[in-house]
Amino acid sequence: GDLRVPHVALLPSAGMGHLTPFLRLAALLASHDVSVTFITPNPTVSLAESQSLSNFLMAFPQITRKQLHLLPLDESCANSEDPFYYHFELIRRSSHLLSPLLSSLSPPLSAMITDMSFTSTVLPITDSLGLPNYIFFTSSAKMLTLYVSFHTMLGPNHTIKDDLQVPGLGPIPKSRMPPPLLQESNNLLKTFFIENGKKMTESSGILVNTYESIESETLAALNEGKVLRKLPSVISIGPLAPCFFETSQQLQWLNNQATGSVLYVIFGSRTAMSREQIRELGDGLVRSGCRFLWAVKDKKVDIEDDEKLTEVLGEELLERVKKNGLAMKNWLNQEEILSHPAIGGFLSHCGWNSLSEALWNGVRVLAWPQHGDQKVNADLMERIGLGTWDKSWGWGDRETVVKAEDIAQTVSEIMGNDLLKLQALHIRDEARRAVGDDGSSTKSLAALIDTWKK
Ligand code: BUP
Repeated sequence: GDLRVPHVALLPSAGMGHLTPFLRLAALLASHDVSVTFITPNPTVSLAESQSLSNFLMAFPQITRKQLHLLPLDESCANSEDPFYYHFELIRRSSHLLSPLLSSLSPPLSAMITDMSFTSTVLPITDSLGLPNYIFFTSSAKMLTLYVSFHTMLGPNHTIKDDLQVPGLGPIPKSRMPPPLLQESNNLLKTFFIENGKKMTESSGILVNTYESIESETLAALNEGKVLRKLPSVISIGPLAPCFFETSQQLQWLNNQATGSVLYVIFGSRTAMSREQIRELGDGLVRSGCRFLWAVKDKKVDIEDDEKLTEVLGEELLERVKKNGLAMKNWLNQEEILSHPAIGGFLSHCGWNSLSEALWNGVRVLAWPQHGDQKVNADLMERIGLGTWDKSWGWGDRETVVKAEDIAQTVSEIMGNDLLKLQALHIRDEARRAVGDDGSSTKSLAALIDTWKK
């Protein structure tokens, strides 16, 4: 008989790290003739999100946008924590508006795909509408093992005593877990982990932006019930290919650099280092003798990041920086930069999207995790042979300052490591195979879409 065109609604969470993979997934589904409704919580936290969204929607007119208007901010619970986590909470509190929105869509939905941070909020809603609900986990499968296990590891006073051990997999030591999870008191991140982690078992499936050849053991452990006995299938659909929809900003400086000579330095969209660490890093980059392109970030949220480079770096350092590299404060399309032939290395916080863009482009990584899932990701990155991680650098938080000499030495080592360069290219080929014709991720996604057609 006639197969119907599936109609799927996507609900991303706050921050570029969540929005970007959702946009890529939306584009991918659209290319498989799935009709897509993209629900956008409004307002967004950052300017980057709202700009990225509007560029995307212009480039993909076939994708329908529905706005979820967030309830006004309640001053009494104004946040002292991360503004992005707080926004998760805001979206959660506005979620009762979802039910009428979803049921008004035409044609009726075949399925919904929700960001992991809304698992516990959205599942009851989609359940009451009789709608299959898939959770999109926007980090690594390794991190997923912690996400679904965390609530089972809690001891008295909600503390964690042990490392996470899964038979057949390397442990996740406590020291690599997101620091707020180890606090005795509850905080937004910890509450999200517990509540959403518990509910993951009730979803129709879990999509992960990863692929077989880098996380086969972890994916097998998840799907064989070794992590948690009752888990729906975990479906690897990555690495999600970047979709260019932004007007490209050609950097003349980069075009003038020798092939593979430039280290790209950037720590994600929501990490601000201390002023002292920023200057130490700048000094280290200059002393390494390598060329570098450095995105300097002084505040967590881009709208507040208005201090001039001269003030952040100081005039003297800025002059030295200009001789060897390019420092800037504006938002550039990271994926586009990583694909530039002049880029030969990436000093990264190891946000999962950054890593997936690095392996997609075959760029060596020097890890410097800053918070959240980044140590777990950095470990995985090092194991697959994409780069190196100096664990003594810690979390890049405000307590320890990594000195310029250390940075200079480590940077020049990685830029001179030809073995890593070759390995990175091999990883790139495998990554592209996974999503090519007959690739493991392509097949999994096609099978999933087929179930929506019935
Ligand atoms: Br900053 C920056 N340009 O200047 P991650 C980021 N990005 O294109 P995060 C730019 O934002 P979470 C810039 O390519 C990536 O797709 C980048 O995501 C893009 O880290 C995304 O790497 C950033 O996952 O989010 O922002 O720390 O904590 O959720 O992982």
